[in-house]
Amino acid sequence: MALGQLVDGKWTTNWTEHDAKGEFKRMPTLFHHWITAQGSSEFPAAVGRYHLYISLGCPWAHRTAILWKLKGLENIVSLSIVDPIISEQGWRFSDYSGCIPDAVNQADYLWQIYVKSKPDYTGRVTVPVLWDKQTQ
Ligand SMILES: N[C@@H](CCC(=O)N[C@@H](CS)C(=O)NCC(=O)O)C(=O)O
Repeated sequence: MALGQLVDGKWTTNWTEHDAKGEFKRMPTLFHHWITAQGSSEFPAAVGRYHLYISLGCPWAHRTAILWKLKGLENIVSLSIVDPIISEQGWRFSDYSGCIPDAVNQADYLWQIYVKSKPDYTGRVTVPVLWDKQTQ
């Protein structure tokens, strides 16, 4: 199965990250911001404002789950867990054991929340995602 990505907000499996020599070149990700203490950034720390999307099979994402638990953020940052098997349309919400559906955006696929945030988004759709419920 081919992995896919978004191109101008449309899901496609017709892409490659290989250069002319066949070397894998990871695209830089677009959404990089910080949550900081009240008032010192556009994303202030706030109870209930943020939602974390993870896959338990992803080494990047599951580290955020460990931190979420160790820091006692369960009642501060809400959580969704995608199906562990990536689909033709990327990460998917399902009723697979241990998954948590998307109660914030009611998405079926993670790419839908990328498009909700940026309708013409081009790039990979990866976990983890930290979603700001206030500004999307
Ligand atoms: N968000 C990370 C990337 C994390 C990542 O690559 N996650 C993988 C799972 S381990 C993923 O979601 N891959 C889906 C894809 O690349 O289509 C970054 O900013 O560099």
